[in-house]
Amino acid sequence: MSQTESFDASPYAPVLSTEVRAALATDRPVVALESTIISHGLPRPRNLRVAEELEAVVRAHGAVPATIAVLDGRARIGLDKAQLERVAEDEGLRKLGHRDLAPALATGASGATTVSATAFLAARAGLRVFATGGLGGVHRGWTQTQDESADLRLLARTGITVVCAGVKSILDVPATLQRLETLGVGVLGYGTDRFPGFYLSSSGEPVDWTVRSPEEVAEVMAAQDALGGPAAALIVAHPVPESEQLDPALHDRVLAEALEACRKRGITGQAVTPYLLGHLVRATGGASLEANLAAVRGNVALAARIAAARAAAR
Ligand code: PSU
Ligand code: MN
Repeated sequence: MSQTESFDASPYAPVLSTEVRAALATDRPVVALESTIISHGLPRPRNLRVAEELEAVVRAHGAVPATIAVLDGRARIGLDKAQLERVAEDEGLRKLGHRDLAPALATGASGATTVSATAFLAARAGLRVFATGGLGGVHRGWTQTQDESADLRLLARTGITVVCAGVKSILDVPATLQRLETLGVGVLGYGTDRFPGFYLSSSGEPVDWTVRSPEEVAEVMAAQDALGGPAAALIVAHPVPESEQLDPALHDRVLAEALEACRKRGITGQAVTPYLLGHLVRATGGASLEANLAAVRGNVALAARIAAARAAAR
């Protein structure tokens, strides 16, 4: 697995692990995983165990995991053990959105990829299914800060199916759903007619389409392909089970405190999301972390089942 090959000649071309490359060549299911959640979204040292666990969950469901990151100026799709450890342990790793990829490659930098950078690299390598926790979106106070995650625009032009527990509840959820509609990104509720609330099973917002099995998701993907037209992502919004969600009253209280603390400290740009997530972990005594992990685990398992259903149908 440590042996890797580039899929084209440019020194800036993404490098696929041998295992991912072999799986793609034989139409076996592969699931893309992002690395920012590991490096910037979860506390050390737990994050390494989570990264390994998520890959194991993908394998347990019959698919090959492809964690994506940029290391020493090479975009890597599928990491070996040492590379995954580096993503979890290296405190100097940058957070790379899609727009940061070219400067990172050209300067030999290392960084974890967000949803936007991961989805871009995954789709370019021919991967079709991607799992994460919660997407970025429109932040509260957008009218002042104009802070909208690059995740949304990138997903609007990338043909990839993203399994997530909705968008992070630190965001303005109705505004984010409106943006997704404007941008033409499809949203399916998985086993629910409510858009999930990341730490919470429901955000209270409705979704227009409900699916109930991985096969149904694979059918929607097949219909999307048959229709053609401009590439756009399909969001599979998969709620954390109610038994594992964060207590909604606690959620609302600590979120208000976190947003206030973020504003007072003048935190902006890429630092906002990691700050808010970290604040919530501390303020809930780790309960938000458990809900976040439960959501991600469920998403990763579902993504593997969707990738398998798609491979079986083809
Ligand atoms: N999901 C999680 N934890 C995270 C993220 C997603 O459960 O840390 C990351 C993703 O990488 C996402 C990023 O793309 O947060 C959004 O950051 P921003 O709001 O700065 O675009
Ligand atoms: Mn932002």
